[in-house]
Amino acid sequence: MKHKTYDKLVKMAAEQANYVCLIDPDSTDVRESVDLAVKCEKYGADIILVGGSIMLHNRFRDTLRAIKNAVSIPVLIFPGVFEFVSPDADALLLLSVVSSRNAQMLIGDQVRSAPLIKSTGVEAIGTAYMLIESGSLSSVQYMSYSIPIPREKHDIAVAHALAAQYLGFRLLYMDAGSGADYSISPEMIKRVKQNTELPLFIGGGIRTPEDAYSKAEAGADFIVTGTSIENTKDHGLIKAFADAIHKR
Ligand code: 1GP
Repeated sequence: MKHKTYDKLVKMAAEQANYVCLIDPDSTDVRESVDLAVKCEKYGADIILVGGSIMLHNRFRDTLRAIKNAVSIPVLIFPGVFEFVSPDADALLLLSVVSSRNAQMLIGDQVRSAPLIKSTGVEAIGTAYMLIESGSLSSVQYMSYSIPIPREKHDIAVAHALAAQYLGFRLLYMDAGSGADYSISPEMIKRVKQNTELPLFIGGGIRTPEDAYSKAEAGADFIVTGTSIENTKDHGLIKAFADAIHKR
């Protein structure tokens, strides 16, 4: 099994807190997505994630390939839909929604993706995805028919993260969902980080560099922003996020 990109992520997590830009191929056309990815790399992003929770336009593969050809930082697939599989990425985060009790989200979609992953040869990284309550119904909550973990219930989050670690998942991704009212609290991040050893992605509703810094300080290894940079495409904001995260 391939693990080159995973090893790189582990190394990156050991060295610093990292800034991850999420690009949703549905939000803009291929050219704009590539321009944004190039800008993200230029102004300090460490990783580009490509994906989203639904596929409205059939341009995922074109967008991914064009981004991969345009940047030199790692490009990872963030598959909201099981068909989001392609060889044109450094790796694919094979997400299992461990906070859910919906078998389709826990193992069903992964079974549908697995033969595609094998035939494309893309590196797959088993990722425990934990959805955290965010103040309103998020797309991912709706699409995955799952109840998020209550935002104040840190013990429940820790228990899920530990179970994921013992089950052999290799990454944790805690998400409040795209455009969340409330991002995940530093207290919850701290508790999960203190009790587990897996590299930790945090995303959902992070709108300011100060908020991003608070996640890094609490122990997040990879801090993801999607909506805020997609909305403004402002290189100043991208740089401010990267600088805040890297200052930990
Ligand atoms: C969503 O974690 C990502 O899955 C990013 O969320 O779009 O709110 O930044 P935002």
